[in-house]
Amino acid sequence: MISKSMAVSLNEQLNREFHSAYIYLGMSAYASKNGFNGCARWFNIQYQEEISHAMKLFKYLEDQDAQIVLDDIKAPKLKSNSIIEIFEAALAHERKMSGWLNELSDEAMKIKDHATYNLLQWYVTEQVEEEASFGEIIDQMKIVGGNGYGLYAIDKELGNRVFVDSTQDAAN
Ligand code: OFO
Repeated sequence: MISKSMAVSLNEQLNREFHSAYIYLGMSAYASKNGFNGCARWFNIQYQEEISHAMKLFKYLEDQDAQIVLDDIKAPKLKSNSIIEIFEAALAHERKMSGWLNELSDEAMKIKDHATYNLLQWYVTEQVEEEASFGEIIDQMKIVGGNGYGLYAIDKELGNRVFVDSTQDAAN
């Protein structure tokens, strides 16, 4: 069983993961509306990933017999005017998520909650991959600049993404 305060913090993270899912669903809608069908698919898969991240936390809280609080999910706010700005906003969001996960790890370590600390390391590692994949796409988009054919090729490539539930790996 985990402490009440740790459970509160994990519930906050649970909400953030659902909020992330919602953000990416909004980005998927933006991409689709603007003719980037590959990006739309890519973001839709990112949405599914975030749901799996939320459900991994949900299951952990259940296993720890902790109180699960399903809070309101804030509506995503998209201020971007181009597809690259969408990916840049996504990267900025992931960096914020990494910061929160590091803070949660610190909290678990401080109270010697090894099980929660261990769980959080999975998320911390996952964040490195998430930041890297957003960063790579932004780099590619910068290389092609405003070249329509280049953007078309990137969009086509991103449309090949398939959902792999990384929370279900044997090691997890
Ligand atoms: Fe759950 O990793 Fe992105 O936000």
